[in-house]
Amino acid sequence: MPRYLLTAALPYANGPIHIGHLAGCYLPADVYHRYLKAKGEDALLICGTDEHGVAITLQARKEGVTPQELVDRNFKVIHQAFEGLGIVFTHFSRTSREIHHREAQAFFLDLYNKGFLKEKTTSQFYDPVAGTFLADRYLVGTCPHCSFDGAYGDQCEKCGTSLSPDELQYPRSVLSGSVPEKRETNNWFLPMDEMLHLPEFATYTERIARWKSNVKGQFNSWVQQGLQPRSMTRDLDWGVKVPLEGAEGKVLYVWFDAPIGYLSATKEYMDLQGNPEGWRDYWESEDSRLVHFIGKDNIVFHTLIFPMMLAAHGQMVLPWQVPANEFMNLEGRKLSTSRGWAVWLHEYLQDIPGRQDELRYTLLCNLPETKDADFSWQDYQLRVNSELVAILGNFVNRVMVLTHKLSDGHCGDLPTVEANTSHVSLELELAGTRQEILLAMEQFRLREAMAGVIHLARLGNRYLAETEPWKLLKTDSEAASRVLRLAAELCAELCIALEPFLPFTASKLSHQLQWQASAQEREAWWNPGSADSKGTVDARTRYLAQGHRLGPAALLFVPIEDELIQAQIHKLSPMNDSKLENDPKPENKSKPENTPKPDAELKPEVTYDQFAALDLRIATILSAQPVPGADKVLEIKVDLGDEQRTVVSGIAQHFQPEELVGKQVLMLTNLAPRKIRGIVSQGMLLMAENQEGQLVLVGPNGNGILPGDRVS
Ligand code: B3M
Ligand code: ZN
Repeated sequence: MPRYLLTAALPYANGPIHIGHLAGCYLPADVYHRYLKAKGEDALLICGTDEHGVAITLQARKEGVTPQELVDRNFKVIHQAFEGLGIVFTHFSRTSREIHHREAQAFFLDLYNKGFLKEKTTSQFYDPVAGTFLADRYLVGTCPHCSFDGAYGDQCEKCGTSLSPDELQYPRSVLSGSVPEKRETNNWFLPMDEMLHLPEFATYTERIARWKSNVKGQFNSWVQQGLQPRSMTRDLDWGVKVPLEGAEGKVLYVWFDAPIGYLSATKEYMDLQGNPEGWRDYWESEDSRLVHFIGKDNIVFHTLIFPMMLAAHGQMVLPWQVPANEFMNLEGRKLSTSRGWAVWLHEYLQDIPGRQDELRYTLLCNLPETKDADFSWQDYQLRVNSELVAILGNFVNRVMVLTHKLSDGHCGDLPTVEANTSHVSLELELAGTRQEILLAMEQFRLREAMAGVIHLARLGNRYLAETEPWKLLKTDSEAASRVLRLAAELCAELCIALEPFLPFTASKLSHQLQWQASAQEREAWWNPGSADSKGTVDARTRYLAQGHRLGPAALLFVPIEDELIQAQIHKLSPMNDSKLENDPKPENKSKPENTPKPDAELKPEVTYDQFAALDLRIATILSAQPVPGADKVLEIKVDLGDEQRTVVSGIAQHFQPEELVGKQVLMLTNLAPRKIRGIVSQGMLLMAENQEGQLVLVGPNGNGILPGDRVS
């Protein structure tokens, strides 16, 4: 019998979880894990926070806290939010724990001793102002693939391409904004080009043929591009120390240590279980199936780099499946945490308490399994009201209420085969739908499986509409009782089918029915092998005992009101709020493309003298940094040729500070100085606003124009 080792990407502890993370991997991982458990499989779901890397140190710097303070806080927020949504891990750990440092170092040493990590001196970008090497996200520049000016030294977040620092055009330091120089340093490289030919790895690559096309595609394109040795260490002080002499001041590359987190968390869990060798059953046994749930930006690390590390280590299983998802957009736009364009899980749980399954359902219906998908609040409302309330909730409620009316909640006899044809066709259709659900689950098509479960309830409604038990109540109570008994059996079946997807609803339903599925009943339902034997009326409809009494009826779902949706839409970042924080909130932004621009009308005319009184010049942005405690403004230093000035600008939600550095921009220099957030702002940067309400810099950027040049 196979054993499953499921992992969900370790979320960076640099901020809370949003719906993009959930749809990308956490919800699918939880659903799949619950499904395997229901099937009676041996399965672990391992996760934890990723607490190293520049993503952490940069955020800590931005918030003015230590990296440790940052990760301590976010570990709690993330862990609690997952629990709040019913995302249950077998074990949830952290990469800052001692066991992880020990394991990651041992893994590194093992590869080093086997000759897989080669020391090389290379010249790396160095910030002479900050006095430090610029690893990964400390370096920004223009992406050579999509021209996005804000790509990091290791990855462009716009197009998802993984980069090396030398590929970046116009590199600059995030720390000081300065143009970096090159300095020599030693690092340890994984010879990915050679490792491709390791025998273990070659067998593994054959598996990829049956993986999802997005995953296969990325894997193949990497291999075809030709692999290069990749540095597995960094000149940084936050992280797992490189366990070698002469490596002081160096740590493991975060993408080397983080996936080892799956292993160290498994070991930690087994230690806690009092079974310290138990991890071997999942990591070293041939029967083990390692499944990585991830988002598309993590594909290369989970299909190439980590498997190579595992192959080099030896005796370790390599991924059996990597069902990576694409991205989830929000209201038609890409999620952007820096611009506040996100729905945060912990806020959702607070704002809309008791509605966990409503969010799980909407996300599951829209999972970006094959292409990017969209979450919108209107869709959420529609799905809750017209599917959860009108189909699922309504079916269950009718069965409950009618059974109470007929027999004070007592279940009657099952219909016999001859009783009528409706129930026979219901049985057949239920069995067919169940088969579709099982097949979809096996193939990681969770979205389809979710739809299948709702279809079960839809079939139930159709059965009630055909048999009309509310009429039979008055004319033929025996017949009514048989219909309702069969419908109650379907409610019990729904309990089983819903559990992996909507566990809160399944448990509410179970409570209403005053019935709980046994492990055997669940296993029988979820096992494809047993499907045929359960396809007949007698074998299927046996969940509730004769005369079983249902509990009191209660609504499973209540409709979502417009006000709630409006409030959530309103809460999304004020994209138009380009000025300062006391500006009014923007209007409903649910359909940005249809919203007329607020200031389409021209302003009243001015005289030439009024215009001439404005001193407009080109300024070059020297540095930009967040202002502590104010999430909308940036403190920006500009060069005006003869002088440098400070401007406080309400554009923090439109630009990353680092993407501004070096840019030329139009500036009104003779605006009366004004104190904003305790800083004197000496002028105003002028920008254009596009159709989406985003600000765009207006400046010559070259063309022989120098800082201080006049615009008239
Ligand atoms: N923390 C990246 C991310 O959150 C990274 C995943 C690690 S999985 C080993 O996208
Ligand atoms: Zn790019």
